[in-house]
Amino acid sequence: MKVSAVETQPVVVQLDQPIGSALGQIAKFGCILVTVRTDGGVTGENLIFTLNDRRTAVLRQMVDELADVAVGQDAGHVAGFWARAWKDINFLGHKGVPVAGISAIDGALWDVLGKTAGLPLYRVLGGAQDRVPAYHSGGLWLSRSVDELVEEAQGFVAQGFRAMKMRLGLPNSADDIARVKAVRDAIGPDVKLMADANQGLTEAQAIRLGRRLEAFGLTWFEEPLPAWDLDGLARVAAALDTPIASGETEYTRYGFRRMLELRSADILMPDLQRVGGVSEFMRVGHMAESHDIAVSSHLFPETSLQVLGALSNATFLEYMPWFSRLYNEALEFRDGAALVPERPGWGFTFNRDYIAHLSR
Ligand code: SMN
Ligand code: MG
Repeated sequence: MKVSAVETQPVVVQLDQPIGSALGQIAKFGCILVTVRTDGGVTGENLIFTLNDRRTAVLRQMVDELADVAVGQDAGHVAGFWARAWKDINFLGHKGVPVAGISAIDGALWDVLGKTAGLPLYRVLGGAQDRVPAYHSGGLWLSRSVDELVEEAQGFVAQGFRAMKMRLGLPNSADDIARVKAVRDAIGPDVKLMADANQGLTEAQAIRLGRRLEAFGLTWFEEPLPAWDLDGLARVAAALDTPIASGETEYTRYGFRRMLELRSADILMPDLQRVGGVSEFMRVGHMAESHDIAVSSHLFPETSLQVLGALSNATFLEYMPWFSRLYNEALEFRDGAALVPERPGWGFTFNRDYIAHLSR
């Protein structure tokens, strides 16, 4: 079965209410929906996006420009596609938009493979577990007041979540600490709490803040430093008892290999769009396993779930509801864990009727 076409469709997904993080305000997303068609009639789908619909056209163009690496080739040779595309992007660079382009097509090819086999991807990829602990990441933003944080955190517990992530990065670290304390007091000691600084701190600030947060039993302290400072991150990780999670802004096996060599983080959290798709997420996952390091996922819960289901060193799935309405199927949770669908491929298909009503 050969790839016959790679199609892209831009859509804008609006948030009901803008959210604040150390990355800035987020009001909407510019998504590129990718469809890989084959001469056997099986299609694969995938999604990549930009924050605030900025430079979305560049992302789309990248996928369109990589189509010729896939079209006419065996749809089941995903590793072959990846290797050819890697060579092809050499001149543009092995990070950023070119890698997002590879990720987009790679994921759609894996979806084709799963649907062709009649198996969910986690089984095609080897199968480790059919449920993955999930944490709610769709709240506890910097833009919320302390009262709103408490209400939101209690709401997540009431919905059945056993873990959640809040954001750090206010100008005064005493405010960050007070907010962590308020959330911890609201959810009690048994619900897991993560905190994400979104690269907003210096090494000294991260160590100082991290020490003051040790008392709150965080499951992890995420991205304290700018993504490029892997040496500094290793020093932060060594200085703190709280595990450091990082990697959402890292690219490919080469970036993660460096993180593992340096012991930059205790938990790696590849992002399907930046890491290089399913193929590269699996390589990073196995590489992490060989260092006894756990992997989590970043955004894309519907698709990341199948990958985490295939890795025995998978820890938490990040549940972010942003794109859930784009799919026909809904994520299912039981006892705080996301259930890996047994439907073929991703097990999630685009809701074309809903998508037709979104702006572009
Ligand atoms: C995050 C990523 C992208 C946009 C907003 C927030 C955050 C996360 O780093 O880990 O969810
Ligand atoms: Mg993060």
